[in-house]
Amino acid sequence: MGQLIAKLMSIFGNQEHMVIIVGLDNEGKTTILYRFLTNEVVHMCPTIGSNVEEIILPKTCFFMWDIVRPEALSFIWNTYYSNTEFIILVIDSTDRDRLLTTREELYKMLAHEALRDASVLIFANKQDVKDSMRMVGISHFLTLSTIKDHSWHIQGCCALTREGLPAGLQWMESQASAN
Ligand SMILES: Nc1nc2c(ncn2[C@@H]2O[C@H](COP(=O)(O)OP(=O)(O)O)[C@@H](O)[C@H]2O)c(=O)[nH]1
Ligand SMILES: [Mg+2]
Repeated sequence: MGQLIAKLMSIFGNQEHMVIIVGLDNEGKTTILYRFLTNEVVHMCPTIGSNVEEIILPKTCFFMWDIVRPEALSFIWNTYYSNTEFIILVIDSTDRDRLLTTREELYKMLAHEALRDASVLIFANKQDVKDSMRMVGISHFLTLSTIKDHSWHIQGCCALTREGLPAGLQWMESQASAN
């Protein structure tokens, strides 16, 4: 698997930006990935596996990996991580109970040596649901303002309607072109 990633990276070349989509189950990761592809500003490329997609934008290109069961793939974490430029962390904004676990996972990832230079986009998903947590509350709970050694951005979204997804992608594009 690690060799496959390395090969894909070499085929796609340096313009390709490796992205991992992470989060707990049922947060909307896969929905977001496929909503990127059906957004009119992006063009579809052949799918490589069920949860890996190439998102091609006019000036940049993201190779996005929706990690289904990270724990099952722990043996290749280092390969994933060392090629990763962006982490998309997807949060189910309706699920207050699991935000603590998400916070722990976030800081564990940020402490990983191979992710030292990765930028983090946090999608506060399911904003369409009444009584979902808002971005200010989520930012506060995740203590995002204390993150000084990674670029980060939080974006509210609804994967079902795609609201907020283009804005998140735009932030990634701006980061990619700045690097
Ligand atoms: N209401 C609402 N439901 C969503 C949204 N995004 C995803 N879902 C639903 O949440 C469930 C889990 O989504 P999925 O993408 O499979 O989550 P994953 O396990 O993180 O990949 C599915 O039933 C989706 O239809 C959203 O923005 N709003
Ligand atoms: Mg999924």
